[in-house]
Amino acid sequence: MSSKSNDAPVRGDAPANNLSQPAETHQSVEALADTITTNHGIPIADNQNTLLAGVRGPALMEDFVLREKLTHFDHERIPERVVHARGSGAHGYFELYASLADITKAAFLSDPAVRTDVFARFSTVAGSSGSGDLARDVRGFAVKFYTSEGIYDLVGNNIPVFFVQDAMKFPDLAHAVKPEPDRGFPQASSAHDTFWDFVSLSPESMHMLLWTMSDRAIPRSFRMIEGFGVNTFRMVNAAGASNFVKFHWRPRLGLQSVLWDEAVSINGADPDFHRRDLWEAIDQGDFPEWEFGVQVISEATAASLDFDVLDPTKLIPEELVPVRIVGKMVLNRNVGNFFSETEQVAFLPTNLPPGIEFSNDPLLQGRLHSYQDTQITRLGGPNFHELPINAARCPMHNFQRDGMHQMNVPKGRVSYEPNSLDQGVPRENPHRGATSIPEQMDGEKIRQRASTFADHYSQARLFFRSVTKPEQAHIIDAFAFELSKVQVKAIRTRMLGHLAIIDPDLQAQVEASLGMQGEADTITPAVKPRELTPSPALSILAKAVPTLKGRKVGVLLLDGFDPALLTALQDSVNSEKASLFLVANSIAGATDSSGKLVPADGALSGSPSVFFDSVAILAPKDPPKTLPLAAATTEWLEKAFNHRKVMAYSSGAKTILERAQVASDPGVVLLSGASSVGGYIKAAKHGRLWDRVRAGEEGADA
Ligand code: HDE
Repeated sequence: MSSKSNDAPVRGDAPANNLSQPAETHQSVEALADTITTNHGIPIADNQNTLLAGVRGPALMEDFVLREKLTHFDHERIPERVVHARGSGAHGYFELYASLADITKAAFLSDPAVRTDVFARFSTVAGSSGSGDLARDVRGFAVKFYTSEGIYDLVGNNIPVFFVQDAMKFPDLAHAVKPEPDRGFPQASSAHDTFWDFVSLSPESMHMLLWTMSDRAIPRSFRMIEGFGVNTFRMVNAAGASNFVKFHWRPRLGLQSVLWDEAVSINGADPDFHRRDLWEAIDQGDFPEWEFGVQVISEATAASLDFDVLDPTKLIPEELVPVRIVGKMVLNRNVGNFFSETEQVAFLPTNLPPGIEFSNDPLLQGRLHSYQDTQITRLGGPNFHELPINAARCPMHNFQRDGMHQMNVPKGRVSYEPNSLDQGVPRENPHRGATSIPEQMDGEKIRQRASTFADHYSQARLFFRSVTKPEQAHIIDAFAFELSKVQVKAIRTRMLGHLAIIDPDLQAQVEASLGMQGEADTITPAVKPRELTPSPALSILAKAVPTLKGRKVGVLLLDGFDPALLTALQDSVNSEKASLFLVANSIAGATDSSGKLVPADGALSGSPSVFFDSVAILAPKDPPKTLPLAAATTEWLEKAFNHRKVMAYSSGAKTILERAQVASDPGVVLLSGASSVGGYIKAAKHGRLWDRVRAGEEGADA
């Protein structure tokens, strides 16, 4: 907006006519370059006042400036995505480490010299676009590759399996988890009757439920989630040989989650926690990266598995079929406009370049219809592929024409093919074009689930038994929390019946938490669960690598702190590629021992310790007996301790820690001087102390 329009007179100041103003009529086109205009380019003289019939009179219909502005505003909103409405996106690139030409003829996967532009969008599923980031939910992990052979959309999740096996069940699943239709709540939560009613009547959901009740569903950051294609696809090489494939994304920063108690607090204190985290990391040049991997499964291997490779409620343990890491994605540019890019991006699982094909997974088959269809309503017509974020970055031409919001001007007399009037028009290309493998089809027309899809419990048990004790404890707590919100008791007893089949210990502990011992329904599974060899790769904690990279250390500064200690801390944290966030009683900052004011990044009231991966408190040598904001300080420390975080403190903070019931253990580190900072960093890199005994507890229960 030009400064001129900001300076425009306001109502009451305006002269009756503008004769005293310099005439604009003789201005050149250049002089109008910074003048605000209507959508049709008509220069606007006054962007503050409606055209009135007399200074205190009614508005005039002819005020096209006002009417256009209001009309456009009235239509600013488009329908939010029916699922995955809340999300954040960023631009970046994909690089191949080594050619995959033995498996696929897709050009972008064959030549390591090629760098492919990408746009990634991460999302939650159940909540509306304004819901909190920390909902217990699956995270969408959708990547658009702008390849030389057209768009490739890999529309996955951060959990490798899905709730249902057949697309026919998807609208019911989505209705069940969304706010209940009569009352309009709960928002962004599966902890309610309709969700648990539906899943408890759908045994195929059991495996995915174990994942959504696990820490995977409350990630610390989008930068710290894995991604999975979920559905099985095929890859076909230039010779026509085909294999099944499963897609994987591995975060370079490692996997990390928050605790449920933290998730609840973060949602209140910063509902944009994940969105902000991704934005800030990219903004600061700390670009998140994921490695891309494929599990390649021959027809023979697929036939040897004790489940069906077409069943999206099953994963293939990587101990059975290793993940071949073939490249990496780097997100290095934030969007310029959230609506134009993150909101208008349209992912279609049907967008596959030659060399990648669908499998007959019945869930995938339904998705092939749904995404294209939903975009027509959401983006207002069939030309959404012309929006800059969706447009292919390779030549694109065909004879599809017209429709709402056509933005191109396709030239020429010929808009059909074959034709003899214009020899220069594009033609089909049997050599380079997308084809399908000649798969034999000879089935009966039938509505029936394959019997090879019938084992609903073995992999649910596999997941529970593959994760560590603290992770199991969180799953138990999550089931207990969610089911305690279910009002209809019959739903709870039904769910307990399923848990009994998955793992008797899981069932017993959830039952005890609910006070419903002995009340589980007896459920007879269609196929009895098999004992599978645990897969440590499914655990977050079992494969955690000690690191502080990409993490945030919160430092609470009390007036009179030692600046040398802060500098030492800052240097060590920076050298780990982590960041320091300074918290003080007020946003103005805290004064160090020399009386110098050090500005804070956040005030204590707005920066709870749940925001940080590890915390430190720097107090003066002899703190005054009565501290300002003493209760808030105590709570900040107490919560960090109870959330099992590694903590550092200067000697002057000892009594404050005692008041906060922070016991001494290897995760509470005294900073006696600059040389002791290394010990703290070493401890902090290991993450939480799962065996920490908290105040009032007899032993660790994680
Ligand atoms: Fe989606 N899904 N889905 N889904 N899905 C949508 O498409 C649908 C499924 C996933 O950031 C919608 O553009 C059906 C599995 C992601 O824009 C819609 C079925 C997986 C996103 C739709 C599934 C996903 C969506 C809503 C069962 C993991 C967000 C708006 C047959 C592999 C993409 C839209 C973004 C979005 C339908 C199942 C992932 C309605 C019918 C399985 C990440 O078309």
